[in-house]
Amino acid sequence: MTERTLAIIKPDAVGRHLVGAIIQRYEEAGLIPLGMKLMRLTKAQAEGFYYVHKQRPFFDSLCSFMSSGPIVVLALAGENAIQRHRDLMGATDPAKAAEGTLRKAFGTHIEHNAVHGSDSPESAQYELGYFFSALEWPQR
Ligand code: IDP
Ligand code: MG
Repeated sequence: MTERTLAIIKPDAVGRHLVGAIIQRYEEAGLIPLGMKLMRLTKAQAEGFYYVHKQRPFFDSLCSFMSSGPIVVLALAGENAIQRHRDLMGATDPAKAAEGTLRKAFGTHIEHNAVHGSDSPESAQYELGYFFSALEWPQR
């Protein structure tokens, strides 16, 4: 089934000039950008995005990090895109991520792990709607 999922290239990866390399990996995996923007979140906007984690001990640090510099947000489309994107990203902690994954290649720390990806159809719907309006989808 063709799905859409939300990807974020996080401030650590944008700051290390890895945007092009990461988008190349999405395209090579058949995860095709339907929407894309470079932006910087306020801390409140990061808190809204990550509201499901608000009770977690790392929530404040995570939201400070996610608002510390520019990010690139992408809507990616492809067959079984949500799970295939999670597989491409690898484990949350780059030290535990498998060889060949984005977090293994580009992450440096469990928080500074280069990329975000929706983890379910429900989160993809919330996260895509957080960043993109229906009017922004190209016809393709
Ligand atoms: P995920 O990004 O692999 O789905 P989540 O558990 O949803 O992982 O956590 C969201 C983000 O919070 C992670 O990508 C990472 O940046 C950060 N994070 C997760 N666990 C920790 C932790 O134990 N310490 C610090 N940051 C964490
Ligand atoms: Mg998650």
